[in-house]
Amino acid sequence: MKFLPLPLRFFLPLLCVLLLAAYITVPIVDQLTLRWFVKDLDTRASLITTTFSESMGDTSPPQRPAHAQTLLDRIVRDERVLGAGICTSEGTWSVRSVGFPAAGFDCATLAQLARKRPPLAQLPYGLAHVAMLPLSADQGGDQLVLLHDMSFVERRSQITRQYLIILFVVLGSVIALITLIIAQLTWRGWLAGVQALLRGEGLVRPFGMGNRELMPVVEELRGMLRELEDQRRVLHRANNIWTPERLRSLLKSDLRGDEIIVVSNREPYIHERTAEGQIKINRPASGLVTAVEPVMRACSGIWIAHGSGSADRDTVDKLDQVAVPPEDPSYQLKRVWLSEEEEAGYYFGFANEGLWPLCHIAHVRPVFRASDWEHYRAVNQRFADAVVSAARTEDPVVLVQDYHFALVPRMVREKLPRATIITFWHIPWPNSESFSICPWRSEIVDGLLGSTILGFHTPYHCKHFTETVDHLLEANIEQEHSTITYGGHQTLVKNYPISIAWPEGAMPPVEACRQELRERIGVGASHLIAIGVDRFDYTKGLIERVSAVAVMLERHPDMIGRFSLVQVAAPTRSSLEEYRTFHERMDKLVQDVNARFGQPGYQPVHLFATHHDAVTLQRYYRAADACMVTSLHDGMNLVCKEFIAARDDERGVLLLSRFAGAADELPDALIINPYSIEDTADALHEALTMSEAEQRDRMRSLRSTVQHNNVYLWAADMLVDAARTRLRERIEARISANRKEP
Ligand code: ADQ
Repeated sequence: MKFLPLPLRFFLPLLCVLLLAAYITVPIVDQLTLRWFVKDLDTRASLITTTFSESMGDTSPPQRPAHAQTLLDRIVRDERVLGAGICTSEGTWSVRSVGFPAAGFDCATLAQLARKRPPLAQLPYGLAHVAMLPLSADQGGDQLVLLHDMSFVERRSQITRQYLIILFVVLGSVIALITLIIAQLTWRGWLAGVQALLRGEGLVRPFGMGNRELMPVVEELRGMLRELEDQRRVLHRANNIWTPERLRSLLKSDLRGDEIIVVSNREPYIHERTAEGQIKINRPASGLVTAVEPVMRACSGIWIAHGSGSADRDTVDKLDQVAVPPEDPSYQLKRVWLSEEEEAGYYFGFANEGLWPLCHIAHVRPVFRASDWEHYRAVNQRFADAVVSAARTEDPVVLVQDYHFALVPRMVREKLPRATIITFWHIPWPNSESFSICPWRSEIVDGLLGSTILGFHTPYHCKHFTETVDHLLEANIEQEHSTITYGGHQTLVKNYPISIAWPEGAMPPVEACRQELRERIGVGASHLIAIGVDRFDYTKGLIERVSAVAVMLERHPDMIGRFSLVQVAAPTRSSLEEYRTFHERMDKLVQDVNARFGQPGYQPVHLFATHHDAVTLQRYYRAADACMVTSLHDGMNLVCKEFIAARDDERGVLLLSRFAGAADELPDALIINPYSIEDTADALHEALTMSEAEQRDRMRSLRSTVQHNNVYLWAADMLVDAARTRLRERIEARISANRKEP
């Protein structure tokens, strides 16, 4: 049946059934019409007999034979009467019409045939109806014999049979056509219904179908989606902590161990050659690496990144790959090599002098150069090609990281249309008016819409992005489902607040950490310390932070000599003028504040402008009385979460800028406006003088939030959405394949 085209699948069986019906019906109709004709002829014969008797009634006996002959000849003039005759009571012929067709039949045989039901006889001329009826009593028991022609019945029945068959065929075709049209419409409706259901729009009632018909299929699909929905609910349940093991088992169950490829500019491990010729491994100071590395450890796969270390080329294999982490290799790092010119144009130029200031409201003017854009496009293509060549399957899950690769999603989609591309934008997205100053705004938005899922930290960034699309492209935006359909492809735009891996195992004692840090800056055990940990970036509000320290000391002179800010700042993008100037401004400000409030053996601000390892940073967090996060604008900010995670003693106060994405999640921090130096100074003083009980209450609440909303939840949330999309796409593909099949 499958090999027949769809219309024939309906038409042929129907035609067979109808022909069978015709085959059975025609003899029945034949019999029925025959019976009607016989009955007609019976009536006709008795009428003729009555008329004949009446005409003969007045005739004198001698004239009777001649008169009877005349009457009989008149009767046979009717073309349907083949012959007429009179049988005497002795069973012999008295008179017969001229050319009586049954000359060989005697009266007794005809009487026998006339009594049969139906009273028919096969004569040499064809079938005839035989009637033998008594004439009136004065005719001496004579009987009138009438032979009617029945061959016309055969002719009519043949014609009826032909008409019946034609009728059945026409009827069959019309019914098949109507059924086909309704089936097509119903199928389309059903398809639309299922698709709507899969999109989460609930069950729409398809054409020609009650919801009841769709129910079994819908129930099954709902079951599958419910399982994924449950996963999501379980994901967010308060007492449910996500761990690498759970993430791994989620990948196994929901993504069935599908291939995972990460693309980012920064590599998680940098191999550097030391002055002594040794190879040293560095971990970069990057929020992105901090967040994505634990996910990769949990799920293996390939991480594609720019090989930027001086010994990177010496440590890779023929495929430019190296297994990492070095102490416990669990995934492959594939390096892409960039020339100095490419790096200058794509990374320092377009990404960090253009997009970075464009997306952060930090009042630094973005610079857009056509040559940088060209490099950006070319390097994006290189990374997209690396993804395609690394992919072992047609539908890998590709995790594209950050603003360095806005064009990669579209480029990968063109080569791997079935890939699930999850793009995460780690920095804020500005309002559409601010974004419109970028000369290549449409290309960037178009590139990002090649993603299956586009993630931001906050709903606010999602809203800005959606509005930007609305202004720039002819796309269909469905606010209710957070989707944007552009060029026939749908992208889910959703917020996934990023986080950190909750620390496992015992931490060093707080007392030891406090002593260590205080010794480093040469102060006593009771000295109050606020810690700041950042990349040396103008968006982090470092100038405002140090200024707030100065104002606090001014307002509370009792704090002079008792309090210091320890600022750890990892140098970053130092080849850019903007960063160099910022560094200089910061150095100058620190010097000024130290000169103004410093005393012999006391410095209010300690600036350590170097990279520190994660263990040291954790010790510093534990040693501090407060942590200052004063970003002028920040996608999320992980430092505040690291500080919270380090404080299992439930002490320490977090000052958090309201312009960091993290402020939405952490209302128990002291939320500050870094642009208001005075308010920040007051908040710092409040933190340093906060009671232990209040510190504990706030920290307990902050810790439970960060422990729950950890980086595995961030990843799981996105991957469950990806699994849901993949399931939907698979079902839709299967339905369309079935649909095309006929
Ligand atoms: P970043 O701008 O890099 O991240 P952030 O989230 O604070 O900002 O992460 C910085 C990371 O670097 C932290 O893990 C921190 O410990 C580390 N770090 C900072 N200074 C260091 C130093 N001196 N030595 C060593 N390590 C240091 C971008 C966005 C953020 C977003 C992250 C993640 O700008 O808004 O939170 O990505 O999405």
